Amino acid sequence: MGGLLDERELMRLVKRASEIFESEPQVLEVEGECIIVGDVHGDKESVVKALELSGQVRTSIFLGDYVDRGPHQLESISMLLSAKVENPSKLVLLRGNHESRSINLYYGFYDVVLSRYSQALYELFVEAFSNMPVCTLLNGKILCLHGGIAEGLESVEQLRVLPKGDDDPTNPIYVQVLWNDPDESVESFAPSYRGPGIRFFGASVLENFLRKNGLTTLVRAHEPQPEGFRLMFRNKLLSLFSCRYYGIRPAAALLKEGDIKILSLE
Ligand SMILES: [Mn+2]
Repeated sequence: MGGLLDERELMRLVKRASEIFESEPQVLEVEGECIIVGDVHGDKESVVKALELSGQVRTSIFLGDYVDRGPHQLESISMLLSAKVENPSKLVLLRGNHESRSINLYYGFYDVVLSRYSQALYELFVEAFSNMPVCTLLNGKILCLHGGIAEGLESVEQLRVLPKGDDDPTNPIYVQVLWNDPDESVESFAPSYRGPGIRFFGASVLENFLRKNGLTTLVRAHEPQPEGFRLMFRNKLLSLFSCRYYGIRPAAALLKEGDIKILSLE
């Protein structure tokens, strides 16, 4: 995609995408082989490369944080929403912690939208983001979400009933799913530097959650990794990051027949 859409076209695109997100359940169930992509934060090159790779698989799953920070936020989110509207079942766009009004008002996206378009368009983005699903269950075995396991989260069923449509999630489980980070030096939960109500989760939390829900693996994003990915907790957790503007090598993962293969987005 070359230039940006005009405001009317972009408004129509964001509204249509929002309707699709609204119709999707909080836990989207996906089968077959897929590509999973971490935070892109306005990295247009990563979005283009990931969408090219997605031609080879049944589904592509993006783990959130499309906007804020990077240089091509509008281009990135427009490409992703266009691909979503074109083929809704092929592309999963999960919500990240930056798809919240109180965050993207301050970390870049609001200013980018207002500098080129209008408050009215920004409001449509806020609404679309509030309707994005929170996680994907892949082949019934692999859970994909932005941040991590929440304190108080025991079952996937609790994720299915998280409320949609809030500009800023307030449900404490929802907040932590978008914000928490794994830490191998923590046994259960520990407070996070990220702010009140946010936690680090450790091995026992991850293992109990996976076991109780019949899952093998958690795939999440949210933290820059030097090689674009990190396997933790004896390969039960894969952390992905896909934005080159953090001085990292952006990566994605190909999940095929139970194997995880790391793909470079450089
Ligand atoms: Mn994040």
